[in-house]
Amino acid sequence: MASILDRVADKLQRKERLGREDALELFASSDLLGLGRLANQVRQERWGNRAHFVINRQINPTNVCVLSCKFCDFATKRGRPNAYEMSLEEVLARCDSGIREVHIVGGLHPDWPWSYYVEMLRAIKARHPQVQIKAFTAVEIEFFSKKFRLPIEEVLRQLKAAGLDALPGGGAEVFSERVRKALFPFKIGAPRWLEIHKAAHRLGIPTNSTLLYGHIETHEERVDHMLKLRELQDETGGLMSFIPLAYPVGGTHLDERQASAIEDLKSIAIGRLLLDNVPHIKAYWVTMGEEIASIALTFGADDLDGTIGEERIMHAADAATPISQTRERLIQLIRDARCVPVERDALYNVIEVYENGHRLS
Ligand code: V47
Repeated sequence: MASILDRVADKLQRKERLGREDALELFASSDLLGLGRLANQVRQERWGNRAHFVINRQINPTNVCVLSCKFCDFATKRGRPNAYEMSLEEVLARCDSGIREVHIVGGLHPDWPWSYYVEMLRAIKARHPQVQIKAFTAVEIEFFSKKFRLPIEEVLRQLKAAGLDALPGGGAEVFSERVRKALFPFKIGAPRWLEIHKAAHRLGIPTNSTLLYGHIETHEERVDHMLKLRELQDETGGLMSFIPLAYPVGGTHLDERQASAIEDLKSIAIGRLLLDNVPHIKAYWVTMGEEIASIALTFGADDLDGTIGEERIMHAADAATPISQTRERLIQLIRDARCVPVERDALYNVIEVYENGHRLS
C-alpha cells in the first residue's frame, strides 16, 4: 500500500481535492519533511518563492470584557488592577503614517457606545488615509449587533462607511461544540462565525480566518474546522488568509506545554494542502516564534504577518516572542528561508518587492 504522502502527491498531480481522511493521516504521519515538501510545492506553484509581510500596528483598545472564557488570559473586568481602556487619542497615538495596516481587536466592553467604535475608524482614516483598517472579529460584530440592536449587515455597513477595510480572523477558535462548551460556552459557535464572515463577503469586505490549536482539541476537530473554512470559501471566495494560532499556555494551564514546533509546521502544511482555495497561509511569528515562522515559509506558508508594534493578547499569556518586529528583521527572516520579501498592505496588494538586496516596485 502506498504511503499517505505518495497518495497525496498523486492527488495533487491529478488536481484532486484532499479529503478528511487524507488530512488526518497527514497529522498522524511521522514524515514531517515529506509533508513540508508537498506543501511547499503547492505554495511554490501559487507564489513562487515570494513571502509577504506588512508594516502594521496592533491595537487592543481595551481588555475589559463581558465574557470570561476559560482559555483567555487577556480579558479582565473593570476595576481590576490590569484593566485598561484607551481613549480615542490613545488609539490615534498608536497609528503613524509609516504603517499600512492597523489591526484592532479588543474585549467586549460593557459600556462603550456604538458611536465610539464608528468614530475610532473614522478618525484613523481621517488622520491616516493610507492606513487600511482590519478591525473587529466576528465575536465583536455579533456583540455590537446584539448590544446596539442592529442587524449584522447594518453593523458591517456602518463600519465600512467609517473606513473598515477587512475583518481579522479571530474568534473562530475551534469549530467544535465540545470545545466551545468546555472553554468558551458564551461565545458564538461555528454557524454564527461563518454567517458573519459570509455577510462581510457579501458586502465586499474580505476577511481572514484562524484556528486556535494546541489546547484540548483533537486532530479530527482541527481538520473539521479547516473543512468548514474550505466550504465557506467555495461559496464566497472572501477569505484572504488562514492563520493557525498556537495556543500560548500562559496562566490557564489547559495544557502543560505549548504545541511543539512539529505540530506548528504540520498545521501550516496541512492548512496549505487542505485549504486549496485560500490564497494565503500565515505563519504568525508571535505565537510560533520567529525561527519556526521562518522555517514555515518552506512548509507552505507565504506570509509572516507584520511588525505589529505592540501585541497584548498572546503576551498576556506570557508569549516568549518580542512584542514587535522591525521591517529589517522580517526581511531577514524571509531571506533566511531563501524567499523574496514582498511588502504588502492589509488586502495583499504589493507595495514593494525586495529582490537581491535591491528595492523594486
Ligand atoms: O481569537 C490565543 C487567540 C485570537 C489566546 O486576522 C487567545 O490577520 C485569548 O485572531 N487568550 C486573536 N485569545 C488573534 C487573531 C489574529 C492574530 C493575528 C492576525 C490575525 C489576522 C488574527 O487569538 C483569539 C484566540 O483564538 N488566542 N491565545 C489567549 N491566551
